[in-house]
Amino acid sequence: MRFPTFLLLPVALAISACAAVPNKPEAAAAPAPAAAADRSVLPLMSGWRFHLGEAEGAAAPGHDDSGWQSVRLPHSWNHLGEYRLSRSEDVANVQGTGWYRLTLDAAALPAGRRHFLQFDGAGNVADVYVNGTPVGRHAGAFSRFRFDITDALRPGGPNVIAVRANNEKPAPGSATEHVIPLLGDFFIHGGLYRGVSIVSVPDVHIDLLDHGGPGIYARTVAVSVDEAEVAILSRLRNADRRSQAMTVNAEIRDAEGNVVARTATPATIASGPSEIAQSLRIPAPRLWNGRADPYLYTVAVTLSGGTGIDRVEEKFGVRTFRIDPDQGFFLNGRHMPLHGVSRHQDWLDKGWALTDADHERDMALIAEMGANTVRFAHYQHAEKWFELSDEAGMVVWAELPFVNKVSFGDMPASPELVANAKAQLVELIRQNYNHPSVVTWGIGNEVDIDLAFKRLGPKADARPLLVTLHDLARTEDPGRPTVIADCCEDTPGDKADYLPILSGSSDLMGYNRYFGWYYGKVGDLGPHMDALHAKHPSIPISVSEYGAGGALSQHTDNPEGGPINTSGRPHPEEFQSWWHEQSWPQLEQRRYLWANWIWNMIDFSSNIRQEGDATDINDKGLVSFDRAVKKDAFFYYKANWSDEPFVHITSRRYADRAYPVNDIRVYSNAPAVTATLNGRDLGQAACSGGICLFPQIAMPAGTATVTVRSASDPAIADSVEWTIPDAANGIRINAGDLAGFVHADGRRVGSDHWFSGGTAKRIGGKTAERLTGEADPRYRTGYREGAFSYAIPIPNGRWEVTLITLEPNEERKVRTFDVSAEGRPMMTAIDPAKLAGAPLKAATRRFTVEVQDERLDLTFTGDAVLSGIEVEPIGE
Ligand code: GCB
Repeated sequence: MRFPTFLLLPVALAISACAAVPNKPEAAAAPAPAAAADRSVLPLMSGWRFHLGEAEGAAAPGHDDSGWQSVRLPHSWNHLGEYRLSRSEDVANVQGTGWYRLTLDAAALPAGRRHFLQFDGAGNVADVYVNGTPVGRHAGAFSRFRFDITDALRPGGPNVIAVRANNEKPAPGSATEHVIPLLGDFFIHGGLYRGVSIVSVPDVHIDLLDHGGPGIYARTVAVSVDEAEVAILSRLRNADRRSQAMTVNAEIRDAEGNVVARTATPATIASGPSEIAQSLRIPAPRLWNGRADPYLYTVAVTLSGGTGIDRVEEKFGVRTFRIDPDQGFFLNGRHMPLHGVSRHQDWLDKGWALTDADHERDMALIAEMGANTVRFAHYQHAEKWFELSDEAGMVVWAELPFVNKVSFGDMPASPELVANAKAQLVELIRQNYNHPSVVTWGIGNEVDIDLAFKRLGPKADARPLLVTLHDLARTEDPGRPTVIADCCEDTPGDKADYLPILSGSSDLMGYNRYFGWYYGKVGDLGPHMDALHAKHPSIPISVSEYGAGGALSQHTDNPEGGPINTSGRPHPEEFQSWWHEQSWPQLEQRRYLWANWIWNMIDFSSNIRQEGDATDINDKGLVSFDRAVKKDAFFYYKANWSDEPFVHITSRRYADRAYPVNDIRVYSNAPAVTATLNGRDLGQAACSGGICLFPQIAMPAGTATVTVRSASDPAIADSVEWTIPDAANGIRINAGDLAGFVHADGRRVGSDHWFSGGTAKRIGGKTAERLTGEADPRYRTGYREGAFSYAIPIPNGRWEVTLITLEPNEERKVRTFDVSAEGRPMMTAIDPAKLAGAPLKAATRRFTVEVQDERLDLTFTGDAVLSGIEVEPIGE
């Protein structure tokens, strides 16, 4: 499949129950639909009883739940993810069944109406009973669903709603076997984690059984400066056996509440479901224009007649967009490069049970950073989150939770799974159709990764299902293109011969790429995207994920000093920032990328992870899991994306410094900044790409107070305090390692620094456990290899230098190298295995040296291997 430039084009509107009367704005002939509607919503947020686990007979009205826990919604029995190196007792990661019961007085409901029980989301499969009668099952943890419970309610007395929720881990034979997602780097939380309510409407009403959708669907058909043509499709339902003569009044109001367009259509509504199409014209429309002007209208459809009045109101925006394979994204005809983040919906200690205020906090963070787009990873987010995106002007990638695999093992997707994926897609689209922020429907994320890693057979190919979902999405919503997030096409590793190419199974593509993290070199990202663009010239492509881990309590003196252990520890905060500093400029300059999304805005829970300083957390967020701390990388993007003036000193949490000489690295959107150290003027540094640098500042021992100010507005300032070691006590370097440590006697060892050349490597796995030798064990795993040199800033005088070396190859490799200091040969023909008596064993060599220019130069020639350097005052 090949798609030309994607253009949002008017498409003829669907079925119409009866002809619409075109509106004449000036005539205002239709009756004003101001009368109170007979629709009411009863929120059911409190009074629930909860039991974790199976509970026999719990659906029966008389079941004794007095021993159950009292809970309020939103509620989930899960929360996981901790900033600890091991899992604590507090973790709530049970996957299985939870029961909820609520006793409701039917008197709280209006008489003579139809009553629909509405769930805004339930994790993951929900069986719902009213007074013991099963009223329905819903499979899928993210979408809204409703059941008509009118006939199951007992008008006079107490009514018992019982819900059995199940979030078993998907596996053959489990309740979730055919429910997407089957896998993912995130945890499916259990329970009624969004709202529950009862919606009561007259017999003839705007349909509440339309896949959880609002029942009214508005679409901009054509826009000019003078006028916007808006098509409104209303789905109606008559629960009575007789037809009813009704009037369908549609109107659009501006943000001040003035009616700007109105039409009224008389219609005879037959029993059962029906549809009506209407068309409205907004004169001189004000466009929804992203973050610059996220202007919203309200569309209101009122159905009135013999059975009463029903009304639905939806926010709506008038906008057009197009996406070009070479030029990227255009909103309302204007080029708008999209830069933003992905967001998961969980929160430390709360799991998925978020309040509106929690959602608002997340949107405020994203807006503060200056993003203009959000990818809703990897599933349908809360209605509130869509609303916030509309209001903030974020351009949205909304997503179906089809993640990582289509089936268990080598099989094609089961018919049940296909049906579930289709059902969840229809829910996603109908429920969110009216949000102007949404520009694309994501139909899959890395659905090829299981296949790629496990080399499964051709049947596990996800493409047939992707094509089905693409077609369905285009039928449901011809106005929005589909997109897939791919994991693997042409990434390093020999997968090409068996990996299906997903590009072309959707209108647009997103590529999740982790160069310099999971594979390859960070600098390969841009060229790799160029190659994909050249290979798929007619597909608009984006980077749907790029990111690196960052732990707030782990630090490095030099992010290039050692290999990163991506799925382990440490994940120095400085590495994350450095990685983003390398990645963003490559993406920014490639106009053909229609969007770039950082993975991820916020740390999130994933029970497959033990990394950085956390357990059950993916630490690629720019903000901590509790939203309390913005990592340095957040400010790197704020400096590049936001106009709100600020300065931010990086590495502020690396307060207890290993070295007496440090960079002062600042992120700011000011053209230049000034700095002082303990009140001493350090001058001015220009900022480029958001980075302002005062390199290699020698700091006096003790407390260093660093203050940085915007050169253009000194009131915009930031300040940090670090503790600096005494330069007279020497310097110790953990060669080849991103982390430093502290000796038992309190001497600090910094991470690898002041080197040039060579390659940093690490001994891992079982081999690491067998390392021995005279040096501190923490020197042994990382090493620098090859020919390299060090230029170590140190006071003048005589120093004793200790070199720590270890042969990392088990099978002893014959190698020798020479070392010179200050240009003079110090050691020749060192063979580390011979020196230690065996490979994998550390040995040390010492010499003294006189430093005269405040810099110790060490040169390693030949096939050197070095684990550490200690430069100590003579006599210690
Ligand atoms: C991906 C996945 C996402 C993971 C992320 C990671 O490509 O789409 O779900 O969380 O990588 O951090 O590895």
